[in-house]
Amino acid sequence: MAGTITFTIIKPGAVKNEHIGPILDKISDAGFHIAAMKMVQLSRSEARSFYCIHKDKPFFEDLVEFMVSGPIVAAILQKENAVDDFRKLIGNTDPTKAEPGTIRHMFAKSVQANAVHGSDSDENAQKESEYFFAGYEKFFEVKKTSCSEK
Ligand code: RTP
Ligand code: MG
Repeated sequence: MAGTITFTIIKPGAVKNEHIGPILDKISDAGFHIAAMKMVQLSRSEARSFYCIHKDKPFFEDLVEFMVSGPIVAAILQKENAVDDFRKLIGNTDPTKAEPGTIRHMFAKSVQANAVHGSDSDENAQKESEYFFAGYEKFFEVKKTSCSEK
């Protein structure tokens, strides 16, 4: 496989506000290959388990309600250094602190409705990707070798 992977979600607010296209443009322009993608509606139990690490935080219940408030777009993105480069592309969790040009600076409405999720480690990128996508739904770019077909 060429490069590494990260996992992203375009969150309900950004989907509702018709930001899917502009966000995917930013992702493509930054050199990520979209290896898998689908639009789905999370159940409460799926949203709770996805953000389980935050289960004791005061914002957890509000976050779950937000994540089930409409459809999301889930995707696996492939690139060298995918996890770190994607975190740079999306910017700070709080859009008021995100650099101009980052996805959250451009499309987030608040800390909670912050447009996109990005995996925080290679291990979580793998886990999150496997949770959302079966093998037949993934289309990784494969590194070319001198023996590859033209
Ligand atoms: P994500 O997991 O969605 O990529 O976001 P992140 O790493 O930048 O931030 P994280 O600390 O993992 O928080 C997960 C999501 O919880 C919501 N949040 N709300 N109200 C609050 O103070 C607060 N803090 C975090 C955000 O939607 C954040 O993306
Ligand atoms: Mg996080």
